[in-house]
Amino acid sequence: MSKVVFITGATSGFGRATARRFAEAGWSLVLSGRREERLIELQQELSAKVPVHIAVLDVRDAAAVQKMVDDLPEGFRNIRSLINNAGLALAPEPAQKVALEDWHTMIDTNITGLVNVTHAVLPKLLETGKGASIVNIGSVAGEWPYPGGHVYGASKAFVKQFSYNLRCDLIATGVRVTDIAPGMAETEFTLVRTKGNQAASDAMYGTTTPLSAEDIAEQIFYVANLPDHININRLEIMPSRQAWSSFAVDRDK
Ligand code: NDP
Ligand code: 8X3
Repeated sequence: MSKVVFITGATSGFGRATARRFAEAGWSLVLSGRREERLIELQQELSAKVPVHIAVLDVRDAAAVQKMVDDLPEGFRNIRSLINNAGLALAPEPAQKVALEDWHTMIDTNITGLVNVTHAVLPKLLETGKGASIVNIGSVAGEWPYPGGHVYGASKAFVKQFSYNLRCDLIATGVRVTDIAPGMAETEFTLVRTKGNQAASDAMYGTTTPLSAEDIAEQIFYVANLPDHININRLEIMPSRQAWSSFAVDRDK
């Protein structure tokens, strides 16, 4: 029986590239996201290679998440890897200019959504036991502060600490947990963050060499396919052309 990977946010960016990477290796795919037409396209693309189950899912809806997991068809229930990838940043402006709704959306998606999916899928991973894995997509923003990071960075700090704490509880179960923390990667991320500003997205990536979705998919695949006795706790990845900067100092004008 082929291994099953469950990917959230498979309609774009890292999630879609990860679906393709696992399909190449013969894994069965459970793909979810809110945009049904994209899920159908991906299913059409990949189902010639491997079994693909798609489900329209908003990770913020705990009941819908549980129902989707309960309703998984035969052949997709023995989940070996959960890739908690669905997430977003909103409002690159300073905290004092951001609508409360945007903060709530990030918390509801990046924290509550990730917790909803983990709670629903965990029993299946425990049944798989040895070799199972949870790969949570955090961010460099969860470790390093920057202007405009406010709730986004804080939500990814949650992802890191939740991943570490899960490790503590799951130590004897065979289920491994990793926080993958990418830096700048060209996906629809900036388009979403700027609410559809294509010029801002092009400016963000066009004059440097960002990571690609495929770069991160390769790391996700690597982590989930290590020998059973190895757990990478956290993997932080930046493009070579990205690094930290100096402290900000407010000076007299
Ligand atoms: P994309 O915007 O390209 O993809 C985000 C994915 O998340 C989409 O498939 C989207 O699907 C899904 N998603 C968003 N909200 C929800 C929701 N409520 N329910 C279900 N799915 C949802 O961005 P990336 O691929 O870059 O982002 C993937 C992850 O990587 C995110 O967690 C992001 O924070 C993180 N990340 C991104 C970095 C980057 O520079 N690109 C760097 C570090 C981390 P749909 O809209 O169809 O629901
Ligand atoms: C996204 C990476 O550098 O925009 O998580 O915060 S960054």
